[in-house]
Formats: sequence, structure tokens, C-alpha cells
Amino acid sequence: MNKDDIQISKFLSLILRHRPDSVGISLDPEGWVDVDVLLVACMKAGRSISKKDLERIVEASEKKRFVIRDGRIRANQGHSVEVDLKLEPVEPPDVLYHGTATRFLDAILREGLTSQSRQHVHLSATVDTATIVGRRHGKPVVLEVAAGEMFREGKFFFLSENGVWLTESVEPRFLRETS
Ligand code: HQG
Repeated sequence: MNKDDIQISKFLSLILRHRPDSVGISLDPEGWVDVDVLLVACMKAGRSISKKDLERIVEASEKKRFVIRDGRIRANQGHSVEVDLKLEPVEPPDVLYHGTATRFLDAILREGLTSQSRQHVHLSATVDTATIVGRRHGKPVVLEVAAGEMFREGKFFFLSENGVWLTESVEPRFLRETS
């Protein structure tokens, strides 16, 4: 993606995950908004995006952050606004990973992982992906999450349409630093 597309993608994340009100729209209870409503709202906010560009950016996003279906669009995960994505609980692999920054480590090992401003704690299927996520916050460190054990104790896991594992929180006893 080129620089302009990345800017637009970030703007879409802001609207579709956190601040739909910033362009005067609201999302339906499952996080969807009509594509045409979104584009008109963006234009009125001085950030015109053509439908073609929108479709291209959604398609090109290597992380598949957004999905367009039946003329509507939503973010696949990462919301801070309350939405019900209607994801079915699924059994996770035995181990998942969480990438964070070293400066958060003490607090996390003390309190566990909490969802902070988002609806869920985000977990990755691989160390590589978790490292990339952690790097967004500083010097990355990857924690191993005993997801299988959590699941057997009755904790719920969800897999977003773009492959991000989601859960409500992770207690410290399920966390281990990777070497
Ligand atoms: C940390 C990106 C202190 C947590 C990624 C993380 C992901 C604590 C930060 C998605 C803590 C929250 C989400 C505690 C958790 N004390 N710090 N008790 N519990 N934290 O951005 O997981 O590119 O809300 O470790 O790929 O980094 O936007 O979550 O460092 O999927 O599509 O608090 O965002 O996707 O940060 O990232 P975030 P995240 P996109």
C-alpha cells in the first residue's frame, strides 16, 4: 500500500473502530455501516474517498482489517465502540501469543492482560505476528498464553474474520515470557 492508502486505511480504522461520530455516522449493533453513507460522511468531513479507492484499499489490506458485504462495511476487529460482531466461540490452539512492549511487562505479569481501550485482548497465532504487534508500542516482547488451559477452564475465545484471536482477559497464571 502506498502512503496515501495507508492514511486512508488509518482514517477508516478510526471511524469504523473508535469514532464513527467524528464524521457524524453511527454503526449498527454489529458494527456495519452502509458504504454510501460512509463515503458521503467522509466527503462532508473533507476527506473524500471514491468507492473504487475504498474497495481497493479494503482488498489490498494485508491484514484484512475491513470487510465489505452487501453494500455495507465494517472493521473485522479492534473496536473500542461497543459492537457485537456475532463471533461464535471456538476452541483455540494450546498456545497463543501476545506481543507487547517491555515497559508494560511488569504490570501485565502482575495484573494479567486486560483489554485496555478495546473490547478484547488481542492474541496472535504466531510469534512473528505477535512481535510485529508488540513493536507498535516500543521494544517488543512476546508472551505465551496457555489458551488451551484457559479454554478448558471455561474461558471464551473468538477468531475474527481476519485471523486475530480475541478473548476477554488473561490472568497472570496463564502467561509465560518466551525466551
Ligand atoms: C497492553 C493491531 C499494562 C497490551 C494489532 C498492549 C492488534 C497492558 C496495550 C490490535 C495490560 C494495548 C490490538 C496491563 C494489556 N498493564 N499494559 N495489565 N494489559 N496491556 O493497541 O494488542 O494494525 O489496544 O499488551 O495487530 O497491541 O490496528 O492492543 O500493548 O491486532 O489492525 O496494552 O491492533 O491491529 O494496546 O493491538 P492495543 P494490541 P491493527
